[in-house]
Amino acid sequence: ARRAQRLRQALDHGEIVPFYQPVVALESRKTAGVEILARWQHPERGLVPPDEFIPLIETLGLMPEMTRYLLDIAMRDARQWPGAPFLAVNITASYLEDEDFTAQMAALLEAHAFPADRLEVEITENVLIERLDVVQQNLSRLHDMGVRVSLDDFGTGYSGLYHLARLDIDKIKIDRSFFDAEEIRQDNLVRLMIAMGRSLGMAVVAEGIEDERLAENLTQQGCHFGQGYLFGRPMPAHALYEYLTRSH
Ligand code: G
Ligand code: G
Ligand code: MN
Ligand code: NA
Repeated sequence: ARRAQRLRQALDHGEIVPFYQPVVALESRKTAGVEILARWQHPERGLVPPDEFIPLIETLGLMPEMTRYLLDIAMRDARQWPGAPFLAVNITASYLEDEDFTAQMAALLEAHAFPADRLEVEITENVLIERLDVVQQNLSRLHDMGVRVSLDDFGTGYSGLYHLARLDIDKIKIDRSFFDAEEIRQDNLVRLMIAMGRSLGMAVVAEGIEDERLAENLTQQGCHFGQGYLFGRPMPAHALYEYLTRSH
C-alpha cells in the first residue's frame, strides 16, 4: 500500500516521464519514428526502469491514465521534431479491452491536432487477450482513423499468428531475442518472419539492433525498419531533439 501511494504521487507530480527511442528506416537510415518508453525519474533513486513500476501501474488500474499522460507530453514534444517522425506507444491488453480506449486516443489526437497517421499503437503478442471482440473493434476503428497498429515482441508469444489473422495489424516488430549472435538457426526464422510480414503487406521492424553487420543483413533481407542501441538508446526529450536535429 505504501508503494502504491508513492506511485500514485509520482504520477501526480510528473515523475513518470517519456523517454524516446528512434526507429530508423534501414535503407535510408533516416529516423522514421520514435517509441515512447516510460521512466520514473525518482528524486532519490534516480531513473527507475519500467519493469520496476509498470506491473504495479497495471495492478492499480492506472495504465490508461499513465498512457494518456505520456502521450499528452509526447504529442507536445513531437511538434518540434524535425522530419515529423511517427510516435509509437505501448498499449497493454487491459487498456485495449477498455471500451473507451479508441475514443480516448481520438480525443488526444484532436486536442493536439496530431495527425492520426503519425500515431502508432504497439500491442504485445505476448499477452492473453480475453475480450477479443472489443479489441478487434477498438483496433479496426483506430485503423480506419489512420492510426497504425503494430505487433510487438513478435515471435515470442503463443498467439502471434492467431492475432495476425484476426486483428488489423499494419506492422510486426521482431523481438530482439532473435538477434542473439550465438544462435545461427535463428537467421532462418528471421528471414521467414520478414518474408511473411512483407507478403501480408505489413511493415517489418527489427528490434535490439546493436551492430552494423546485422543492420546490413536485415536491410538486404528486406526488413523495413530497425531499432536498437546501434541507432540510439531510449533518451529524454532534449536529447532526442538534438539527435533528430543532427540527423536531418
Ligand atoms: O527499456 P525498456 O526497459 O524501456 O522497457 C521495458 C518494457 O517496459 C518493455 O517491454 C516495454 O514494452 C515496457 N514499457 C515501457 N514503457 C511503457 C509504457 O509507456 N507503457 C507500457 N504499457 N509498457 C511500457
Ligand atoms: O516495448 P518493448 O518490449 O519492445 O521495449 C523495448 C525494450 O528493449 C526496452 O527495454 C528497450 O530499452 C530495450 N532495447 C531497445 N534497444 C535495445 C538494444 O539494442 N539492445 C538491448 N539489449 N535492449 C534494447
Ligand atoms: Mn514496444
Ligand atoms: Na519488444
